[in-house]
Amino acid sequence: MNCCCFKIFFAAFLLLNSANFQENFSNNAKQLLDGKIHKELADEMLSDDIGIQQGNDVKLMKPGSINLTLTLNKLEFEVCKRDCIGESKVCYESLNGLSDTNAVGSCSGLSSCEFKVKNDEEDNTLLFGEITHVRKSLFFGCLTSTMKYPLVEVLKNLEFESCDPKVNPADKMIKLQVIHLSSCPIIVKNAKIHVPEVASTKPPPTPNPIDSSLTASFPWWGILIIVFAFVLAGIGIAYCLFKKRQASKHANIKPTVSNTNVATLESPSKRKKES
Ligand SMILES: *[C@@H]1O[C@H](CO)[C@@H](O)[C@H](O)[C@H]1NC(C)=O
Ligand SMILES: CC(=O)N[C@H]1CO[C@H](CO)[C@@H](O)[C@@H]1O
Repeated sequence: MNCCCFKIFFAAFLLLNSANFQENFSNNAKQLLDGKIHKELADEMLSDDIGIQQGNDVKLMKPGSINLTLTLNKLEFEVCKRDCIGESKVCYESLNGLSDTNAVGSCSGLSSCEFKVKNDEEDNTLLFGEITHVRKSLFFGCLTSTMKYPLVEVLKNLEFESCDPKVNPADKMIKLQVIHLSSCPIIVKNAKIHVPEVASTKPPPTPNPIDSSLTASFPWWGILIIVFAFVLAGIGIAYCLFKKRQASKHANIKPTVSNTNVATLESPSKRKKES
């Protein structure tokens, strides 16, 4: 009888298992976890993005082109002296200043001007462009510079040549090319990663990928299988209980039943044993 109970439960278990519910559940759990970790911890390391959003700003992550929306209509780069131990270069599309070869720098051919910053270990400065050395002892934390033609004042009386950024007046978008990022992070202040217009006219994105995958992984036949498995398990339990009660009836009642009753029910062989 015990063996039979096991068989029934095992069949129910197999049914559930064959439907991949466990696998899908763990997949969903993994997705959930991945999403969380991605957001909270490993954004910078795992991301394939050229830039990532950090509050109101965008941190440039790796070489490539990226479109940004400049919320305040100005292109402002931030460099922090503690983080900048290498050298970085960014080209930004420009309007005025393209004739200034110093401002254009190595961005020639891209209709862009260059923002270049380098840690100069020897004289303990940050070098902006080719000639503008800013002594690190002159400032705390970070420096911001707003690109404009013909000069940017990065600190009082310290200027470098730059251009007016070409910001699309309709959507405040600017195109950047990150040329080089080597241990000198650059943050674009008051910027958002530009979302192309076409994306918003497409069918609206699924509100929550985790929710939709959860519902998608439970088709109607899946529910049917669960119900069937439960019914099977229920029948199994009922059957086992019934068998058990019958067994205990036989075991308990036999000795106390009156002889006359037993005589009519019992087989001849058993009667022989009792007598
Ligand atoms: C930036 O926007 C232009 C359209 O103005 C588009 O052609 C280009 O692919 C975009 N670049 C990126 C990296 O999104
Ligand atoms: C039973 C069930 O919903 N199985 C699904 C598990 O997930 C895969 C894809 O990840 C689906 O193809 C199965 O239909």
